[in-house]
Amino acid sequence: MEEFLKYTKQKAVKGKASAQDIYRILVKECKKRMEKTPYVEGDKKLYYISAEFLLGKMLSSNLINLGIYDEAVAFVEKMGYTMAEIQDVEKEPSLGNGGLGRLAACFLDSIASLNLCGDGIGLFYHFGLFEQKFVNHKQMELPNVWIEEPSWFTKKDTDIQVSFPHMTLKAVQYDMDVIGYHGKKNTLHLFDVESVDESIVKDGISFDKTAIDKNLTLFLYPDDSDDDGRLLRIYQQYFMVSCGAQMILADCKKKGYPLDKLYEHVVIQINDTHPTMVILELIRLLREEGMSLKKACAIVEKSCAYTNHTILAEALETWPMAYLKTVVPQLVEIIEALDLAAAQRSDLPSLAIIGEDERVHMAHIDIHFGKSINGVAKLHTEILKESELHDFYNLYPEKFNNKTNGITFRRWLYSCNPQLTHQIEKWIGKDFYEDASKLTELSKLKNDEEALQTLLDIKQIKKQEWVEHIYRKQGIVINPDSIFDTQVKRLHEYKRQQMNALYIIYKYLKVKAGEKPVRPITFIFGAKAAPAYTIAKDIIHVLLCLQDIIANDEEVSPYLQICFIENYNVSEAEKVIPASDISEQISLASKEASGTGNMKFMLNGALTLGTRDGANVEIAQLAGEENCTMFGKSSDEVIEHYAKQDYCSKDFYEQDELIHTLVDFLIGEEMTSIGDETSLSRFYHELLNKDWFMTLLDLREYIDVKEHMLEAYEDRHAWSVKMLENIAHSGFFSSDRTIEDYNREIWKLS
Ligand code: NBY
Repeated sequence: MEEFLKYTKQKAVKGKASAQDIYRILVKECKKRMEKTPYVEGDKKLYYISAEFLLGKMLSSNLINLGIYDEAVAFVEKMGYTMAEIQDVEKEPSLGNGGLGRLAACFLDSIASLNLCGDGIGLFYHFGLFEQKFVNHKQMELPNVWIEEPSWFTKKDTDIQVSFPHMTLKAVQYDMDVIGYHGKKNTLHLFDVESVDESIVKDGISFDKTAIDKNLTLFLYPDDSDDDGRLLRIYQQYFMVSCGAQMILADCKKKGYPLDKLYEHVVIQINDTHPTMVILELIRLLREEGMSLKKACAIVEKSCAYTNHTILAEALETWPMAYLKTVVPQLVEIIEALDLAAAQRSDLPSLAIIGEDERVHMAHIDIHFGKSINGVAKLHTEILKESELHDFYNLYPEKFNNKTNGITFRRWLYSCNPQLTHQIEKWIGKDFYEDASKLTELSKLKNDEEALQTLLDIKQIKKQEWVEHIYRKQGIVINPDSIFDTQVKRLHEYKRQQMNALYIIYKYLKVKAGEKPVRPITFIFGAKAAPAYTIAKDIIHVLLCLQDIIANDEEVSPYLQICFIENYNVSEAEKVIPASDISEQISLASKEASGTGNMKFMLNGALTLGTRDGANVEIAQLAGEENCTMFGKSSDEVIEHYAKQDYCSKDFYEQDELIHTLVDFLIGEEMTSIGDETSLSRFYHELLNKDWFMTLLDLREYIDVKEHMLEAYEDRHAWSVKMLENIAHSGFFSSDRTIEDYNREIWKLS
């Protein structure tokens, strides 16, 4: 790489160039090459439309895909730095919340890498999802300032405008090149409003929710606990889909495709219900082109496909007709027409577009007026077909299909765990870079003592790296010889971080009673709670209080530690996942659609401690039940409890002395002396009187199996075999496989 070499010669003296300088040189070099990279071309194009693209830092990923990672590492090291130090300079775009957004980013990488013609469409949020700070054992929210120079995004000329009743907003378009692995490129298009005004944000993340022209692209998922917040979300959604639909139709016209053959040249994948209005907007625009309503509907139905990511009732969007009349009156006539058309296909009220409560069911629009609906793991799709969307399945069996999620190995193995990657290459050669299913060849090493020891050694290196990182970042000293037991994901009751908290209380009381674990344990958490989700914030409070209580207890702290990672994001995930021994995937069965963190841990040799939920089921099948620890009530049993409404947490509390003790600890002396009594007692009462996600149902079994797992860790040989088998069977979870499935069955791009 002559550019690097020139620089090395000029400023060869170590210390002269700052990490910032090196970062800029690398970005410049990448962008130069990216510019020269040709676009993937095709007669048909996919548009992946999503409210979130949780990209993570892009430098390493781009270097890998451009095929210059190793050269860049050599250059960086010659300049006296590590790649991690250089990558640290970049700010992580804060354009997503969790799994759904990260999935979109992994998909963009795989789409380009498979040489498929497909772009992303979304919004350019100035402060993204909030930045999380911990103050007095509580989550505080700040604007997440991520936009910086040099940027991977380029401002593009556009004359797109979006009209609302009392204003027309001019769009600004930011494009980012998405480079395929040793391949061509696609584009991520993010739209902004020209009149956005960052200065209206005051104390934390507050702003005038009615100043739509100024606030529309400030935050991802602004607080929707009041009417103004909900209206703002509709403004955001419509702005996104209108920009997208206008761009798609303009692309088609430019290429000379007739709009009545749209579906032969365009396929739009709708990521959850947030972009559902794209269906309505496309119909509206086609009618403006002179097409009849009936024809426009038929064409759009053949062009759109919908992915469902949840069965939680509260997350399936329904908007009051009155809100839509206020924000998007131009769509109301179309909604009413679709409602009538849907009623002609089925008279079941449960399938209506406009419900009896005058709310518009967004998912119902997608299912009636899209060609495909997919779940994101086998179990999830079965639950959609058999219970949640059963009536729809009866009406449109051919539309339903499964696409088990995946992750890009280029980020979640090659980039975040180069040590393991290089070792794998030594063991089985280079083929796995292009074809992840080749990882199964690792199984041949299961009797190779030296190889197994190497696997343990690499894990230890990653633990040491993380210990150093978290000390620099948060000033916490972690014992690298402890077991790293990690639960990192959005904070939600269904994910049951609170069950893990109750286990930690159990362990704490044991140590206090003189029963010390053979080896110290570090419980690692990372999670953001939605700002208006009170109980989720209470759970963070419980964990932060426990962290402090244990750290300040001389009897207990040598054996137990909690580390709550502040502002958990993609970059933190890339560091902690390769370092972890145990992967906590303990959602209430039937509630986690798939999970994708579970796959990242598996790929990096952590063993799953999980319920039979989402993709955990497929992980256990592939890795082998003996290489995972599965527990808890099945999804069928859980669904039955909901149907019969017969789960009563108080019964568990009253009938089980241990559970009684653990739950009482939440409002005991230790906790209330450092915590907020209102928050602690609110959570305590929630657990006793409601516990909607059945924490206490699985708690006993969770404690038992976790104890066994910690004991099993001591047989280092047996544990390393399990690690190996997990890595060897993780190939199925490459997002390259997922995208091949989407393309074969839904998109059909050449
Ligand atoms: O999508 C997640 C699922 O929980 C997870 O199981 C799955 O693996 C992943 C990818 O398919 N869903 C998710 O991340 N959802 C959200 O982040 C989300 C955000 C906002 C709203 C709803 C869901 N909302 O209603 O505003």
